[in-house]
Amino acid sequence: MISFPSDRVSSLFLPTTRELPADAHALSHQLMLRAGLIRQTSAGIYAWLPLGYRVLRHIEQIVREEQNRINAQEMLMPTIQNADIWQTSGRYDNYGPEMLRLKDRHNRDMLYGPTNEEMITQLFAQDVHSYKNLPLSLYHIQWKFRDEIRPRFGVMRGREFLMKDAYSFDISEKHGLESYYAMFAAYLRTFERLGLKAIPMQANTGPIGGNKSHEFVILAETGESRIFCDARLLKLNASQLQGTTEKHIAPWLSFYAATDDEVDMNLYHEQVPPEYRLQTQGIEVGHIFFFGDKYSIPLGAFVETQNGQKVPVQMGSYGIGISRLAGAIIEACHDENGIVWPSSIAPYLVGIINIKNGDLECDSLSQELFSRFQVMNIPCLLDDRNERPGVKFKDMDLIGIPWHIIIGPKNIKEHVVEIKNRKSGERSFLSFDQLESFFKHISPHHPPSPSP
Ligand code: 5CA
Repeated sequence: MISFPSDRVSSLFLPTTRELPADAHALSHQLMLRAGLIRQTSAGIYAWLPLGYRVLRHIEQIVREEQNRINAQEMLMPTIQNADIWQTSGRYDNYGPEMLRLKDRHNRDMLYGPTNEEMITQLFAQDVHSYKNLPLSLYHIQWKFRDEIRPRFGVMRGREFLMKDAYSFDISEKHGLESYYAMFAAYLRTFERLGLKAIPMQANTGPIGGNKSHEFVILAETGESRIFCDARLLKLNASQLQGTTEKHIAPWLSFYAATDDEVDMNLYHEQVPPEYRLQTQGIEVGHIFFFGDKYSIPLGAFVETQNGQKVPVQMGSYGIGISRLAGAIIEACHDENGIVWPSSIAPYLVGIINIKNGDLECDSLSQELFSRFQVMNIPCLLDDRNERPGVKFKDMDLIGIPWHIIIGPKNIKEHVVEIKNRKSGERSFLSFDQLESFFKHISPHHPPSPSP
């Protein structure tokens, strides 16, 4: 977990607003603007303000921990790429106008990377030549650019977006598929920790290519993909995964699920009993591909086997839309008062609302609790503005802080504070001592779960 500082609302750049642009149709887009998480700087391009950036970093960190757990190694590739590797793979022309093309001062063709299969394959080919160095999985978390024809739904379909992209390298197809399923399991765990039910679906491989692919989709009315699945998938629990092989994820593979471009209606009706048939909309938050030697042959990524034979390395690629997830999680976690962040990614775990700013006792208790939370390493937001209590309650709800502590003169006399759970709305009163042990209990708020 990342240790972010605690903050005071009076000095935080947190521009909440009621004014919304006409094109903000998706609820998550509206809430991200209203809660001061993001601001648009160009069509489909956003600045992440302090609150939004904290959420983005938390999502990124959970994704990172689950990649590291399956021994994928983090690195960082540049955003700007040479055109020549894309000409070699044949995708320079195929990618079409979605690719942002540029020329440097020497008139060389370059591009802002929409994905990194070519670059990673080239890096691999330069330095890895033997089966002894396999298996290998590498990933990075980097901004991508796709000149989407219709950027919309805020960060969910942006032009510039943050992606985790991983690449696996194996000596044979059999081993390559093992890497694919390990990544599949890591995705199940990642989305579970993010508080989401993501359903893996057979998918179209599109411009990435290959013959095996799954999309991970969360259910939401506003989703762009039409999905057809077996509702029993929603009951499966990834936190009980015992391992990362095809056998371990078998229940997810056994129930039918497909997006509209892949669905086979006969199969769907044959395999899913009527009472479990679920047709709805979804948001694609991750996409994995196994494409064998599609890039290794043209880019010359060959390795020597144990018998001295030279074979093209077997590859897969695995994406998660980190910035898209910020919007998608809001689509899944909100109510009529605003965002309801899962604790695992909330910008702060606790919000302290001082309802009588300027009152000596209220001010000093607020300050004392604020300091205590800092000592406990629990990120906390203190609303110390000279605003009416109603405004403070509304804002704390809007920005979705999971736990609210309300400090007022009446409670102080009784030596208690009121705490409210943002999700359930439940309120209770705790003594100052109880407060500390209560929050110790729920913190650190997303400990990494044990290895499978
Ligand atoms: N190279 C492969 C895997 S690394 C790849 O690029 N796959 S992808 O095209 O499916 O993208 C991976 C993920 O990035 C998607 O599942 C989605 O969550 C996210 N993504 C794709 N396009 C956008 C976009 N325009 N805005 C926000 N997120 C996006």
